[in-house]
Amino acid sequence: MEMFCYQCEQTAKGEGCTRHGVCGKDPTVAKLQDVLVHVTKGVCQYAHRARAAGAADAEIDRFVVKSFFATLTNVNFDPSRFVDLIGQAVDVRRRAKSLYESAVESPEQLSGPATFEPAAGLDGLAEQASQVGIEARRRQYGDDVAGLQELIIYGVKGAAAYLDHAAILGVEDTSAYAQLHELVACVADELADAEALTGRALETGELNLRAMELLDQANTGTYGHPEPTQVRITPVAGPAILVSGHDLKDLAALLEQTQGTGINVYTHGEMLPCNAYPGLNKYDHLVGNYGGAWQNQQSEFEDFPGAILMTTNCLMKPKDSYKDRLFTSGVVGWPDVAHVSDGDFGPVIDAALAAPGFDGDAEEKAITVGFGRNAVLGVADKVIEAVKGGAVRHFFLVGGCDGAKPGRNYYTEFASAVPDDCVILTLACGKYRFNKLEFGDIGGIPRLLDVGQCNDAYSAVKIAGALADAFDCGVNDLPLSLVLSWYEQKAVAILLTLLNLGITDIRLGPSLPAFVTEPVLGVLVDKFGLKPITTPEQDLQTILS
Ligand code: FSO
Ligand code: SF4
Repeated sequence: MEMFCYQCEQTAKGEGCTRHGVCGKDPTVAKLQDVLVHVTKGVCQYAHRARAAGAADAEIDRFVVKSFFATLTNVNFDPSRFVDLIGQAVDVRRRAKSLYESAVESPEQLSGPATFEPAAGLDGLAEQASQVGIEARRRQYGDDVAGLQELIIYGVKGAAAYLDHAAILGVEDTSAYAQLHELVACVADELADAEALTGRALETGELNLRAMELLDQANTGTYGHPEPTQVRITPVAGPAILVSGHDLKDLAALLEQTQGTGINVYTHGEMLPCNAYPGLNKYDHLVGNYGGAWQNQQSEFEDFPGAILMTTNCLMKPKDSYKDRLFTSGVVGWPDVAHVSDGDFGPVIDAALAAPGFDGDAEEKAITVGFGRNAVLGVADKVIEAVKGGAVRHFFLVGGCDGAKPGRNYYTEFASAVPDDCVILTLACGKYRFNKLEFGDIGGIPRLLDVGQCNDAYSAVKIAGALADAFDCGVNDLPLSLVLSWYEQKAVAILLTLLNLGITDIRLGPSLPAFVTEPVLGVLVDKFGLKPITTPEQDLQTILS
């Protein structure tokens, strides 16, 4: 076995990537990520205890979220960046240790990740991964417990991504960092009781809700609340930059720096909802969206006649045809792809000006986005009246990630088959499976409401909560069903959030996580009624009956 990773939905054979990641992650990077996660767990062991004694350090907090974010699926594939991050993690752990030891009179002697010494150099580090990776823990604890520990770590990774985005915009909450450190520390301190771990996994959902709330505050506080907006989805003539990923600040900086250059900026993938923020769409040269979800990027980037910026996941192996006009920022990386680390997008602009650009305007087509919580709750009276009067029978939240594996047509077929008197809320990149279809409206309420990115699941939670308040019932009693698709660890975090909120009968697909073993799944099914998707017809019939 060259490596072992089973953190995402497309894992090989539904069991684990053992020779090379289906995502493109090679064994060296997989092993470096194992070591980085291990040392970062050690940081959390100290940081958690230091905080309990009243001592905290903002640099430690920020490093931990960046480190976890870097190991999310499809974020960073560059071994040199991981060697560097491991070195930083050791320094930060030393700092956390002395913070802890100076905060208490008789410090505990910690073990495990707290004392693990990474080898010098890439080969030595890769060699060590077998001692600290998932396989070692599966041997030690068995599949159920190791899987539950991973479930917590994946939920933490997702929450870390949101906390990082929020921190970039200056919004932080030390109690969220404290909870994150505590959750990681419980895994690092070898919590091995399945029931206790399940409880901790649900707490990870609570952490993630707070993380998404902070991000919502950061995004809407900086760029205003999204408003229903028509977004052009066909190109216009001129030089062009395509921005993919999820980071609003990078897009804002790029828009600022491209003003007056004649370059048109397009969103891609999960950046589509950015077109609805007043603070972003005030730039006339943000001309629209190009392409679809992340897994189509190799052909879409190849065809795009300009520069491309990838601000977060989901990055795929770049083809030579566009590698020299592809740039990464933030925690993203690929060997030999230019990285913008200082917020100066000059090289991206130069590459856009050197590329041919679009030679003419394509026929104009548009879709509507921008139904965040503020916009939807702004017309809550109309929605409630439509439900009470029988014009709207049911709401479906059909959202989550898209992906390359077969089976995701389910979501296109499901959305298409939703009856005309039902409304579909959607979010994240899975919506590209159906967001260009015509759904019409019910008495002025669009039948397809795009709530935003996966990061905006907070908005969906708020909308559901407000509807439940209006109908004086619980969210589970609303005429609302959740039909979700997952791919990577942010989706894991969101699922844990929904379960922690007590939301039942969620349908999940296209396949179930490899790290959730049968017995653990049994608990989730019994307690929450979590179910795998079946066929669109059968699921619709069951829900509506
Ligand atoms: Fe999609 Fe990728 Fe947004 Fe994920 S682009 S799959 S859950 O990273 O983050 O929805
Ligand atoms: Fe495999 Fe997913 Fe891990 Fe990539 S992130 S190595 S595809 S399980």
